[in-house]
Amino acid sequence: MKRRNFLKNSTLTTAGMISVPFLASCQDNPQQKIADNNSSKTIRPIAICTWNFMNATAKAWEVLEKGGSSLDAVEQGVMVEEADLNNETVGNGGRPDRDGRVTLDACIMDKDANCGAVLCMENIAHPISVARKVMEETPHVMLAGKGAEQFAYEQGFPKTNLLTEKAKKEWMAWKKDSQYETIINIENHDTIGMLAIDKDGDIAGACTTSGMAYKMAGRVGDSPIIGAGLFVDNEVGGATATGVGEEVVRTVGSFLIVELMRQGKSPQEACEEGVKRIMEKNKDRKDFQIGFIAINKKGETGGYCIHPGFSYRTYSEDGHINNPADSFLKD
Ligand code: SD4
Repeated sequence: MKRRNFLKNSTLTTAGMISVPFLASCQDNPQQKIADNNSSKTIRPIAICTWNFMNATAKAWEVLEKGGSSLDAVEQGVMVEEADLNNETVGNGGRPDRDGRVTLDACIMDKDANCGAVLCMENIAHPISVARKVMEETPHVMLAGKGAEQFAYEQGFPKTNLLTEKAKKEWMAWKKDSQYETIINIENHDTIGMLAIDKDGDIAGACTTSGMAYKMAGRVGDSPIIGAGLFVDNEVGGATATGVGEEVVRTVGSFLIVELMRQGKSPQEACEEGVKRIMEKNKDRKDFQIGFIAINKKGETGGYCIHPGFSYRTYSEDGHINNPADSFLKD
């Protein structure tokens, strides 16, 4: 199945073309081997993201293939979606809140558990890069609202109007009824969470979104909350989430999944358990979608969701693959 998808989707013609640089570099440098339960396994660089973001994973892979860090890979990977005006749930072109303001949330986490986040920030097209600056240039983890925006200007980020004509028209049409309902896999679709392993075997992650369409002013979801929308422990693995953030926050979903992997679960089993925990708290509610993805230190991946329709993309020496995720509910 994976092989077939690879042949269909890969931008390169053979797996060999992708794997050669890594095999060569691994042979050159014995430090590029990691111990795995006393057996020595070659490090498996990989980028993985929520949904079918082909260009974003391709960008991350380009960074990894050149020997770049997982931190650079996830930042540059998700920036592709932040810049894409057709993606109405991330960055520039994102849907506004109910007052017509586009407010962005993002966070990033590195191999040493350093992290940075921006919450409810306006007028800056690349919140993930501001989150990285928060991590690298300040003693803090999170900056919110005007403070985050001001910090971004001080760091040299340009002011950008993020509300496109299309998003504005849709918002004005929505205002006629003002119904706060998200359509599964459509209006809560497209947040990008990305995880990567680099040639040193180090894991980093990033998550960025404009949040739920037509949310209340000031609303922040799971995506910029370390532990909820994203968590990385370089000893174990990483996880990230998409969907209705309130429910992810209630279970501290990404942290939970990494801890489940620490206890021995595979990424797939851990994602399934994460969704089950959420559904246990929502026995009578089926009108929302959540998708989790996870990766462990060996480069194994998993993904699981509530409703069918969620998929995640992987790019490794096995190819560039869209993986439809299994779901807790079957419709
Ligand atoms: C949020 N989790 O703000 C985000 C929304 C999302 O795909 O994931 N959309 O709750």
